[in-house]
Amino acid sequence: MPSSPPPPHSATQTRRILVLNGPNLNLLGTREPAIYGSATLADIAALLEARGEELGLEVECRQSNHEGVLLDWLQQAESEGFASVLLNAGAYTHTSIALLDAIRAIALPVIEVHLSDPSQREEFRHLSYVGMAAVDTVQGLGAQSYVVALERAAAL
Ligand code: CA2
Repeated sequence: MPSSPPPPHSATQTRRILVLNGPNLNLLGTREPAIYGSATLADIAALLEARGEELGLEVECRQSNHEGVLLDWLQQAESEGFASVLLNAGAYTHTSIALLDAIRAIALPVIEVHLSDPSQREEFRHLSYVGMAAVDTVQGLGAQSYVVALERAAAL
């Protein structure tokens, strides 16, 4: 009798985690190290890949300066086989009802990530549309915020 394929997320399948970075995060490591640290986005991707390997997760990192691209990636994440999403939406965190709607619309859990702690910064950063829909938020730990968020995604 032919055997059926394993169900998604079985022990035999590596869970895939999508890491999305929003506007200006491609500049990390070049400016404002006092706020965002000196790690580049490539450094963070390397950290996540290494920790992901330890946790048995496959990590894919993407960055876009365009809100619509972030929305498309969120909408496609489930059909692309990802189990959850880590999202640092940059300044769109504080402005984008479209991202809030997308996170609510998709079935996958989204964890909000920030390098800095927006609640300790200017008033306009205190509102987070992403945080209204995310299952969890990790912020204020610099590059380590992403690693902690990945560990939480592993536990989901
Ligand atoms: O702390 C975070 O991760 C933020 O999401 C970063 C956003 C900011 O708008 C959020 O309030 C908090 C800004 C990302 C800009 O990144 C830069 C990196 C280097 C130089 C300049 C900007």
